[in-house]
Formats: sequence, C-alpha cells, structure tokens
Amino acid sequence: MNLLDGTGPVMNDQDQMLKTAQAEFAAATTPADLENAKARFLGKSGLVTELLKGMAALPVEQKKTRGAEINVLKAGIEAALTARRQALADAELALQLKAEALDVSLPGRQRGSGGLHPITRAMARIEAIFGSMGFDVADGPEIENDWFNFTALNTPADHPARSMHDTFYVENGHVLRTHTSPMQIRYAVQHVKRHAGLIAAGQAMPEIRVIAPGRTYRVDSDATHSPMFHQVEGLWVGTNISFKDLKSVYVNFLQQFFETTEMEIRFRPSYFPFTEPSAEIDMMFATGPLKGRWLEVSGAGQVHPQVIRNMGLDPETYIGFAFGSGIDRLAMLRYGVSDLRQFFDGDLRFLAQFQ
Ligand code: 2NM
Repeated sequence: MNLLDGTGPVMNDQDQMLKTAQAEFAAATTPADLENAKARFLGKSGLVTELLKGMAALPVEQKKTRGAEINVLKAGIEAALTARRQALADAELALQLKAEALDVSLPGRQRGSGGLHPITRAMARIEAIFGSMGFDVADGPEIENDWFNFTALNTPADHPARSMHDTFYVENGHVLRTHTSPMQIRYAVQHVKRHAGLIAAGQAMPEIRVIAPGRTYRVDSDATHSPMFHQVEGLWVGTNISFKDLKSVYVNFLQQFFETTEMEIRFRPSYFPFTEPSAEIDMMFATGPLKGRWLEVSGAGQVHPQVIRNMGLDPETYIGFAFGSGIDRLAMLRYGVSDLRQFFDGDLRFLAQFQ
C-alpha cells in the first residue's frame, strides 16, 4: 500500500499526523520523553497548534470543517497521549511492585518462648513443698541493718562474719543481707505483734511456720561461691516443737525435692550462733550419678533462747527449729549442673535446657 501513489486508501494529513504522534508516543519510554513528544504536537509551537494558526488564512466557509477536522485530530492525539501516560505509569508501578515484592510464604523471625530460670524453678518447687507442710513464704529487704542481720541472730560483736572480708557493707552500717534469717526475725516479730492479745492473756499464739527464700550476699567468688547466691531459711516455732519435727520436715522436703526416697540422710553436730544445739544435714543418694557421696545440704538447729527472746517470745514457753539451705546448690544437684557460675552467666545455650 502506498499512501502517495493513490493505490491504497488515501490518508489525509490529519490521519498521518495522528499516526506519527502515536508512533512517537509509543517510542517514548519515560514520562519525560513522552512530555517532550506531547510538546511537539500540542505545545505552543507544536504541529497541531500550527494547524490551528493556519486556519486564519482560510476563507470563512472552510473554517468550520477545517476546525472540526483539527479538533478530531487533537482529540485523537490527546487520547493517544493519555493511553501512553497510563501505560508508562502501569509499567513503572509493575517495576516497583516487583522490586518491593515480599515473599509472604517465608517463615517469620522467631521470638523464642522464654522461660523460668532454673533457680526460679527450684525456688518454686521449694515453696510448693514447704507450702504443702503448712509453711508460709516470707519476702523482705536485701539491704539489712546490723540488728536484723547479726545482733538479733545472736551473732557476737567480734564474729568473723561481721568483718568486711565476708560481708558487703553499704551506707550507714547497713549490709547486703548475708542470709535470709533476718527475714525470719522480721516475720516472727510481726507474728508476735499480731497475736499480742493472746500472748498477754497467757494463751499460746498460733505456731510460726515460715520459709524465707531469696537473694543473699557474701564476699566470696569462685567455682562454688558466687557473691550473690540464694538461700532458703525455714523456721517453726511453737510450744512443743522438737528436733524430730525438724527431721521429719527436712527429710520430707529432700524426698519431694529430689523425687526419690532412695537416699540416706544424716544430722552431724555443728555450731551456729543462732541455734543450740546445731547440726549439718547431709544426704547421700542410693542411686543415680551422685550415688554414694555424702553431700552437705543444710545447716539447722534448735533456735537459740536468745533468738527466741529477740523475736519477742519467752524461751521458757516457746521453742522451735530453724534451718538454712543453699538453693543454688540444691538446684545444681537436682539439675546436674557442675559449675555454679553457669546460673549467673546468662548463656541461653545453658538456660534453654531447663525449659
Ligand atoms: C542456718 C542454720 C541454722 C536459722 C536460724 C534462724 C532464726 F531466724 F530462727 F534464727 N533462721 N535460720 C538457721 C539455723 C540458719 O543456716 C545455715
């Protein structure tokens, strides 16, 4: 087909110009190219504008048809421009979507499930076991004064535990508690106050039966000692509490804590300022990896009469026992941990094993 030799359908100037515009718009691959192409046709000195200007020279009777032709052309070019603009915008959006594509089928980042520290778990077991034997759980200050940490517990003024080599002193003679026994005194004093009426009337108060678990502090640091460690102290005071109660309570505790009765337990004479007589409690497993070795698990004893007095009670009427055990060591034995420091390193590879 030839547009010029008359063999094909005749293409007028407007059709030709529309084709050219469509081709130029199609060739534009960026919005800037497209706007330049638009200017060549529709701009101030663009081809369509020139056609419109050319109308001025036409006789009046031709102006109407010519104007209509040019308007058709102009509408065609504008339609082509709009279509191309949309096509470029669509392509641009498609590219952007591709670049920013998210694979929603990828697994998310795992948060991990967290869990209780083995010491916390051991403490919870201890509280549950003593709770089952009627013991209350008491919690109190880790910064103590001299009275509650030492004097009320019958610790003499020259006792080595009071030295700065063994105890962390803070301001005004306060210390980081070296055991949780000060909490026993606080608890006993409150208990006695609450039942002051009964006691004044010469009647027996309800028994004191409490454990005090928590953080304690001593100047000591090696594979088996941490400057911060955990203790649980127990106290049972009444009018007729004896060593055999201590023995039954503690034996029951060990059997429940280690979930076995396959063990021997012995009480060895010892000394503490706050108990008289005093004992060390040792245990030996009859089975398992620790079988056959005596393990020290607690100190204990009959509460010293002076300590009973410091609780606000008459030692001629009230008597009881107390014990103090290291929770970290109990947890090490229970969970098979060989180095105490692993509890406090914060290494998740270690901690995650307890979940
Ligand atoms: C121990 C050993 C023996 C003990 C004494 C008291 C209190 F408050 F009654 F005096 N609480 N804990 C005690 C007794 C602690 O730890 C090795």
